[in-house]
Amino acid sequence: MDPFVKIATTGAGGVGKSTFTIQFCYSKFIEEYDPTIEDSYRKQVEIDNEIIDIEIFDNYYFDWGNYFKYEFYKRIHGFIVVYSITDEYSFDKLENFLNEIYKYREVEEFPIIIIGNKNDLEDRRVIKKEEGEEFAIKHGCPFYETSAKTRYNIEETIFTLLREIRKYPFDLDLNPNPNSNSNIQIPKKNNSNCFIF
Ligand SMILES: Nc1nc2c(ncn2[C@@H]2O[C@H](COP(=O)(O)OP(=O)(O)OP(=O)(O)O)[C@@H](O)[C@H]2O)c(=O)[nH]1
Ligand SMILES: [Mg+2]
Repeated sequence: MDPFVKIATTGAGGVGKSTFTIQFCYSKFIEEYDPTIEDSYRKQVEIDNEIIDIEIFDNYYFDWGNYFKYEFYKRIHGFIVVYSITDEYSFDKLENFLNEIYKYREVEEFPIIIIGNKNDLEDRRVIKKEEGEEFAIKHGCPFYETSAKTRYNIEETIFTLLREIRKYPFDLDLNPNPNSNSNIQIPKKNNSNCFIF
């Protein structure tokens, strides 16, 4: 079976994680707010002349205990960390979400992209673009402002993250715990220990 590249969204509630994912996968904007328990979506994309199957996990680990969070995080190849430019709290919490990734992945660097979503709501903006950029530079992550409504920078976000994932020397756990209740499949490694798209 072809490997899936596994991407997870994270960030505060209501910032647009699901709307972003649905806009990317189905090119539609969902107006209603329906808090996510856990969802996953699949989409095939072509990038740099390669076909890649992506699986996006939206709020998947939200309510899981430590053990399952750890099991889940170590199978993910890249994270989209989201705040809303209209929500100061979501920006203030970014660091917590990043730290959680580093903690559960047990690494100090990882393919992560930070996005300031809802960029179409300029009149409600409370976080300047420069603040988002500064935060991302400080943490060594690429950054985009996006709109899950207008589709602004949605594909750019995913494609940039995929390129970050391709650069990362994955040392994946190829023997997942058989008792784990996670159905996440494990991608192949090539001989140089890199993940193959
Ligand atoms: N105008 C505008 N509204 C957005 C955008 N993204 C999301 N929304 C709206 O914001 C609300 C929350 O979006 P969700 O995608 O459900 O937020 P979430 O981050 O998945 O929230 P949780 O699942 O609770 O963590 C919905 O009403 C969306 O329509 C955007 O880019 N622009
Ligand atoms: Mg959601």
